[in-house]
Amino acid sequence: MTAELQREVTLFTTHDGVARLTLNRPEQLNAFTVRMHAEVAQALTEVETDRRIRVLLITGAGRGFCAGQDLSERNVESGPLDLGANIEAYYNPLVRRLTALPVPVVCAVNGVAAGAGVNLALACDMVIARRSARFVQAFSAIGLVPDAGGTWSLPRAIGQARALGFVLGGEPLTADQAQAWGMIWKAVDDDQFDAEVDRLLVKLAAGPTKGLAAAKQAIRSASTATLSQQLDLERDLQRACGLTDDYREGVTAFKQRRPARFIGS
Ligand code: T3D
Repeated sequence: MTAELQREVTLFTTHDGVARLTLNRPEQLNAFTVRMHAEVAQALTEVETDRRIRVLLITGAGRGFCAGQDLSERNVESGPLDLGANIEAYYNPLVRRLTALPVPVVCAVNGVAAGAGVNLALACDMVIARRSARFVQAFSAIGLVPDAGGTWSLPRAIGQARALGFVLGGEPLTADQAQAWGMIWKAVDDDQFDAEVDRLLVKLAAGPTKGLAAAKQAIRSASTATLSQQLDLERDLQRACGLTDDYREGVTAFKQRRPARFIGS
């Protein structure tokens, strides 16, 4: 079944277990507006509640992925702005919800990512980028601190020295460099990009969804847990995974020497 929502600044479709969310303000390189946050939030609600969805893709329309906050919404001429209120209302819930989704989230970085656009990508589970894409921690150019979880995810992904150089220097990072540093999963040749993303989505949508969600939860918790806490978490998650239909199917398929047919439960 295909359900398509034509929205104002995003596209959202679901088909064969794959939900595709496209940021769709190509003229502004898909910069975030209040409207875009609302539409993204609505899409996340669908992913959270529709059990047929087994993987979420986030990508951008046109030549950019996302240029972060739309600066035309910031009327700095009229006096001081409370940006913290905006972070609290929009970016923090976005990152919290994305990282907690019970399905894998793939981010296909189709072009330049800047500011919160980079950090949105880093909040996803697997980031795959066009080789021509670039990443810019644009905050230093306008006197801001990285947000949308960037100060948390960057040093963990690439180390403190690189995170500081990337953020304070403000220079763009190529997709190849981002892959070499472990900031993203993979850089892919531009002409292979769409096919590679589709292959990944098909594979994840046919995967043991609860097991994948448990693995994501465990890996995400690791950087703030002790080994002992992590061992306990693995025990609890493995107990839950061991009760799933997909575990039974996986073992049965292995014994019968055939591909597993996972149903996501
Ligand atoms: O405010 C809060 O709530 C706090 C939260 C902040 C989160 C943040 O993300 S702050 C950081 C905001 N983002 C930026 O500062 C990035 C600004 N953009 C750029 O640095 C560059 O545009 C890029 C490096 C992303 C791409 O450069 P380039 O040369 O490929 O494209 P361009 O020509 O600069 O941009 C193309 C168009 O997109 C252009 O519009 P025009 O002139 O064709 O009508 C440009 O104005 C527009 N655009 C790009 N980024 C933004 C934007 N419009 C509004 N807001 C943007 N962030």
